[in-house]
Amino acid sequence: MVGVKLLLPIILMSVLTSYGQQLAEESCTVQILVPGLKGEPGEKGQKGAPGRPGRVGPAGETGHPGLKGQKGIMGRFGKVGPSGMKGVKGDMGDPGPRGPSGDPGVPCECTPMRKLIGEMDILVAQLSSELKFIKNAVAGIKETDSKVYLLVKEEKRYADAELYCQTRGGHLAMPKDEVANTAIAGYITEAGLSRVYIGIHDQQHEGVFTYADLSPMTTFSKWRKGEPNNAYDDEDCAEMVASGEWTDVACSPTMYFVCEFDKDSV
Ligand SMILES: [Ca+2]
Ligand SMILES: [Ca+2]
Repeated sequence: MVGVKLLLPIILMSVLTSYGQQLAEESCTVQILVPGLKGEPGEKGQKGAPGRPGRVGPAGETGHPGLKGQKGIMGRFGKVGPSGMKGVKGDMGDPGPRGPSGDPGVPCECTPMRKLIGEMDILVAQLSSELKFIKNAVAGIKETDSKVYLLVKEEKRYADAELYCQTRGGHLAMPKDEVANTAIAGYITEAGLSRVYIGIHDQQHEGVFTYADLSPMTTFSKWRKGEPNNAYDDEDCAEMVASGEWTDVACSPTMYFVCEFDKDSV
């Protein structure tokens, strides 16, 4: 058989060659091409190079939800917020504990204070007395053309009564005429009194009466009958009774009295 296979192509080649020559001789004639017989399959070739990448495929289906993750760590603290509204005042708290004792104090210099208080007491007493004096004056004052008389309803000894009147710029009443004497007597009767001290005495010389300001007695006098008698050898001052008459009496008893003041000095 191998011999047949080798001989066949040679035979064909020779046939074709002869046939070709014949065609060349007959080139101007009609050419008719006839396919040859199918040859034997060739040997298997070598493996070719890799092909080009394929086209992008369609989108895949939506996947299933994953498992819930674990809780994360705590975040940082936020910024401080704005101040709130002022609150309502709270209730009063309980009293605190007692504090420690203080240092010893400085000794009080009380003497000046006591002196000052004493002076103030005196001043208050003087003012009270002045007020009483003014009240009496307002109640109704007796006067003449030149004098003002005032009944003082405070029981005092002669010397204290005269001092009281002098302190206010006057003397115990010194009646030097009937008009003055009547004015003074009016106090006694109106006040329902029986007697008052007036400014007449004989303390300098027994039996020689003068007025409280030591001015001498002149023509006017109003001694009650039988007076002055210096009874018990102890009557150096004088009182006026309701009738307006005078009597010498002791200076130590206390009784109301009448002061007089010059109108010029009031
Ligand atoms: Ca006398
Ligand atoms: Ca007498």
